[in-house]
Amino acid sequence: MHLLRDRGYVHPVPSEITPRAAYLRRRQLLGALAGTFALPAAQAQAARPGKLAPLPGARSGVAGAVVMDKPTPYTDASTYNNFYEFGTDKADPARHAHTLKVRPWAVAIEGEVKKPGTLDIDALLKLAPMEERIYRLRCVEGWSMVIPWVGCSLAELIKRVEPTGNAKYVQFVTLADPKQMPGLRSSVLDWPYVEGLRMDEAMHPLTLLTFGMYGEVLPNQNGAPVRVVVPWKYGFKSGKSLVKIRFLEKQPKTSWELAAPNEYGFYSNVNPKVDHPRWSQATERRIGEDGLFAKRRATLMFNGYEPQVGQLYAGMDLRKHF
Ligand SMILES: Nc1nc2c(c(=O)[nH]1)N[C@H]1C(S)=C(S)[C@@H](COP(=O)(O)O)O[C@H]1N2
Ligand SMILES: [Mo]
Repeated sequence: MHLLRDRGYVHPVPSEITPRAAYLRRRQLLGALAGTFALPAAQAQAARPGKLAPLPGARSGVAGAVVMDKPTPYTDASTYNNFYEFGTDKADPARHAHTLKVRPWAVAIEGEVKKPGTLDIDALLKLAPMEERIYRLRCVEGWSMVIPWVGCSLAELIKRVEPTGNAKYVQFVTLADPKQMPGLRSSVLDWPYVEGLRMDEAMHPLTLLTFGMYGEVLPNQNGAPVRVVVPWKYGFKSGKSLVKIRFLEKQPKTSWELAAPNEYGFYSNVNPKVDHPRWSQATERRIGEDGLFAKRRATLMFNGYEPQVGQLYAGMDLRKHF
């Protein structure tokens, strides 16, 4: 991904376009012509694609949890993916992730907690009431989507396992099974894919432990059965198909930092003023809007979540802590 520049969005073949997606595209085109938005977010999210098991979420009351941007069509969100364990092409995850076995599934809790152990996915699903959160997702490559996720604040899980006073960071370890994941044959990254957050970032109510999207369980290619979504950071911070969460005293290394430390830092907050060494981060292309009239959009500080998360970084030099 980040080692190559974004090579442009590949449209799904016509047979893959559902009537709903076609409808949304048409509305979008009309919207673009009229200079208005096509559908209010609430309406666009109402219909579920009907491909996977339903997983409804109540509208979230967390500040900033529902952006007004129009959600990306499901077809795009589930066919244009980065999930290197299934290959590096954007279409590879949708093509290959059917081999991922999402049951049985458990998440191990380790490190600086009073209650370490293993949490079964079906127990995790009952951790807290499911909420729907409509978040912008900004990939470091320069594209973005708007996705109605279903989940609960990661803080719910963290409180349950009772971190000790030594827990300053959280590390996320994702599945690495060569029998299920053909991409592990490639050495683009060191497997397993690892990510991390500072404890206050992990505890922030916007950090979502995610089980579904568009009112259904996650498609495998989007990180089933459970992933994290951190909306103010570049997409690669949002690890998919989690198998372990570790509570640590020291800042952990992350996969992309290890692969290219001069290009990817631990924080990776979306920041239009701090460019990637090889390209600008000032603008982005919204996936699903790259038709005739597509314009790049301005990228927002902290992906638009500055009112909610800005204070987490007060006094920090964001060029140094990129
Ligand atoms: N395990 C794992 N998680 C991952 C990745 C990956 O390659 N492996 N890619 C990341 C990147 S670069 C992005 S942009 C998002 C994409 O999430 P989406 O496909 O659900 O939109 O997932 C992130 N999580
Ligand atoms: Mo990304």
